[in-house]
Amino acid sequence: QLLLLPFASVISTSVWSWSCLKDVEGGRCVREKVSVNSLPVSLATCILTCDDAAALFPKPQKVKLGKEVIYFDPLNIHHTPTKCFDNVCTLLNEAFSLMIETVHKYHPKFGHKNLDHLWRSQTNKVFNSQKLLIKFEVEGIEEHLTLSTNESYSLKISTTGQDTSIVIIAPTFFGARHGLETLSQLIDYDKEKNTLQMISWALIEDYPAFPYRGILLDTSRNYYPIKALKRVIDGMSFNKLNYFHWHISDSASFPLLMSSLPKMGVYGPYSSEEVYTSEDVTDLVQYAKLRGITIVPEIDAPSHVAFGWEWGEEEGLGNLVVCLGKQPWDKYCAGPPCGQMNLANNNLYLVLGKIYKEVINMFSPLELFHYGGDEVNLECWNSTSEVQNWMIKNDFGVDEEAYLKQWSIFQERARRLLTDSNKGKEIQGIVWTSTLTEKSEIGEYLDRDKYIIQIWSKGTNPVIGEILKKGYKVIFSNSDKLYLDCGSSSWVSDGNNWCSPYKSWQGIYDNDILKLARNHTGSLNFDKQVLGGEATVWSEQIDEQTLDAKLWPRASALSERLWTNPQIGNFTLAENRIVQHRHRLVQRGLGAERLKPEFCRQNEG
Ligand code: CP6
Repeated sequence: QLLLLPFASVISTSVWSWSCLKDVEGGRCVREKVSVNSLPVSLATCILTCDDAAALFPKPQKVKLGKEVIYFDPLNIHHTPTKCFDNVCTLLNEAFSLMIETVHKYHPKFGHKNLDHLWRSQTNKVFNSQKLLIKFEVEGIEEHLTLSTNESYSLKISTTGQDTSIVIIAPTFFGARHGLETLSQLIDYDKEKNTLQMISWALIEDYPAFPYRGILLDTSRNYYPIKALKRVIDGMSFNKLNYFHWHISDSASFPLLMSSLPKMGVYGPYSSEEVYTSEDVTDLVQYAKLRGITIVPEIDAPSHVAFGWEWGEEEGLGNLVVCLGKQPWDKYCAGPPCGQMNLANNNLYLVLGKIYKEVINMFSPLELFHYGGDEVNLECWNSTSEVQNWMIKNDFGVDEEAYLKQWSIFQERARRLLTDSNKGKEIQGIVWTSTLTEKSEIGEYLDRDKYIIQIWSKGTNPVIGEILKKGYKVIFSNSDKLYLDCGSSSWVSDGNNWCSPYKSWQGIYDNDILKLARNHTGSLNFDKQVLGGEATVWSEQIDEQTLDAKLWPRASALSERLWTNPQIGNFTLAENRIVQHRHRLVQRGLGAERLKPEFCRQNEG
């Protein structure tokens, strides 16, 4: 059998044993190169074959890889969906095209108007004879990713002579898409042969440790064009991250256009260009879905609202927001410009209901909605005569307890508005940790079944244990590790830099969220309430220009924590792979940050 192997396979089955990309020791990179014969092998081949998990990121749960590569022509991949139903077949086809587009990007001349011609004309045919056949088996018909979607998949690659077969089996489209992502990471460009290469044999069984693996982007403090949002979604899909938390609005601007609230679109955006239309949103929802991602919109309330809401009086609805732009800001809000919803104005709920209806339509089908609920400033309400008089008139009193009570009533009204806007069907809500979640007793302030709590407190805060013990499901965005915007100089004139220092990828990687939950509760019983984690890009000091470098590859470190949840809380085992993965992200067009000098990545020779 072996003797009958064609020439191309003989080349590809040369036995290589590489040990490269070792850590820095004593200030030097330790680099070894062991080869059975003396033919040179490119760095790209080494990256695929030197590590037992190649440069796969996040690392699959179970992975066995061959040490040989086959060379192939990207035009010679054939796709046969062996088993799929309805729209899932269409989704698979589209995801497959995206994968091919992604591996095309490895070619240095990507963007050349006829890349196909380049592959054909410049490629040594000897290496190109390998024929690839890809098959899918997807039983499920799910078209929308939710927290209960089964994202597992298996990927098998086997090579017999000049035929290489790739089989992806998954219960859902979303699992199969992850399989395609993994496949694309077993492929790299070989410069010398000017062709693509792929590991010739692989057996992978994979599934995520946590169902919620998110990124937050704030489009209020600075506006991001849709193409920047798409880059975030691209990057997420390369890392098997699955929830894009869109912090749409805040006190600085309200960039979402809504036909039922035209004044919001006049006052809210920074300019008439810096807006999101409902077409932008529906297109983005579809774009994300094809990449295995669900969008979670956040309309922050009742705090973090100001500009965009100043039209209430002129429309005869009264003041919708109080403390608008009030100074000194640090007395009335967490960050300028100040503003908070006017609890004394019943028309507020009219407007909120319209916003929710628009959001539900644009983001359909809406699975998770983020109410915000962070950083409410009671001093703002208490220092506003309209709100204070209303509190007194209604015999609520004006102490902290009274304001908390009114805030919780506001929150429940918001939830009912959202439900009503959704034809009575409850939508799962999320709120940030706040005074309200701290003080919450089940059934009194926030019902544990109706609200997921997103923790932005530090990982050391005992409130984490209290929230879990009260029975809430949680998402970890502990600000001591997962705040990607941190580290820049202060943006307020008092020089206060809230979230300094810059968070390292190692710290993000080792942020073991189950360990946090267990340490704070002293028990394993709360593991199931931990839905996952999310890295945040608050955007006071970030815009499109530096977004990529702030996000990648640090959000990749989070992706491995949430997908693989490595048992050993030790980043050093991921070091080589993340360094290579960063280069992959760059190859694919993201401006990901460097982690090490090239010296540490390359082999001698
Ligand atoms: N905006 C909103 C913010 C922050 C939060 N909510 C924030 C707070 C502290 C730091 C960074 C960001 N900018 N709406 C808190 C959830 Cl250090």
